[in-house]
Amino acid sequence: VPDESGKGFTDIIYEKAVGEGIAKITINRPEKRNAFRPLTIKELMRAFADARDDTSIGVIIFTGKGTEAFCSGGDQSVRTKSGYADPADVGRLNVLDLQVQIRRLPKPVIAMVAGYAVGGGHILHMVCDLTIAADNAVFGQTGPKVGSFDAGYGCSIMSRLIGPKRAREMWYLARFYSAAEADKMGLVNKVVPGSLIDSVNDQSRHTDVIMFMEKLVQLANLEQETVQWCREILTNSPTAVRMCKSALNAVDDGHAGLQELAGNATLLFYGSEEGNEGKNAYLNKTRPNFSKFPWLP
Ligand code: 2NE
Repeated sequence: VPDESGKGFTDIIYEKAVGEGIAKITINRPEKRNAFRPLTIKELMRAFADARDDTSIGVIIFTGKGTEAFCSGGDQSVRTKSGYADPADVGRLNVLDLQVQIRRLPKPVIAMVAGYAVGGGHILHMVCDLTIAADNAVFGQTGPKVGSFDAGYGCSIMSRLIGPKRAREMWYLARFYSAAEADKMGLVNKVVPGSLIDSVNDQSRHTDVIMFMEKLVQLANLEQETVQWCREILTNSPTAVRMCKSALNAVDDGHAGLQELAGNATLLFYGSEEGNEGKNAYLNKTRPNFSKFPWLP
């Protein structure tokens, strides 16, 4: 169901499956292949923040409206000298903030990709924890063709995912890769069969209406598989999943990754008797008695 906090969004759709533990955030600019402008990113960041804060939510699905694209990156029609700009706004690259937000969000984020995940949209799927793709999905970096690049996560995470040689290929050549190729390269976790790609290629067999219906059914298959993955994750320990996510990031994120992992240690300490001894003594204006706690070997 649409969430109350979704009111006022224009570029995205924000929904929660009440009682399921799943939030779904959809870029809603299909006429632009779900390219993002600064407003899109601001709305995405609000929705991700809400999903993070909502303790009933355990997994977030991130997707694009329709079957043509997950996201085609920055909206080139609003690109300026200083980044991307909404009317009367300064240029910015606020998608970099969204990448960090997804990395630091202590709940799994699943990219559900139908159609193109290219340019900055490809990086968005890479920073997600998992990617589930329809068989019509297409992956690639277009920056070198349109005068752009992402030398941050766009390179470092890709290199870890598919290896330095393949990452160089992807960035230097700016080719597109099919879902099957992406699967082989380790860019995605699962390709959901359902032949979105066949129905697109074999248009002569179908009327427009039948094709439309088929696409809807196939999109439902993709979503069913993604929700199944969410449900499996939701049967597990929230703290264990949180710790694993920050630990997996820490190896790549340097000081920022350590800071996140360390924050989780503080969080666990706050739940301990020892941690509460200090807080309670402070509130009661007494001396804390830490002598009852061992100095562990
Ligand atoms: C995505 C792709 C391959 C789809 O091709 P196709 O043939 O399916 O669709 P078409 O006709 O190209 O696109 C449909 C409409 O969407 C617009 C198009 O201009 C077209 O509009 P109309 O002609 O119908 O009015 N559209 C699609 N993508 C757009 C975009 N990114 N910005 C503005 N309008 C867009 C094909 O459309 C494509 O190659 N798109 C461009 C992909 C791209 O180069 N993205 C930017 C990469 S740079 C980046 O994202 C970035 C970064 O590198 C670093 C920091 C921040 C951002």
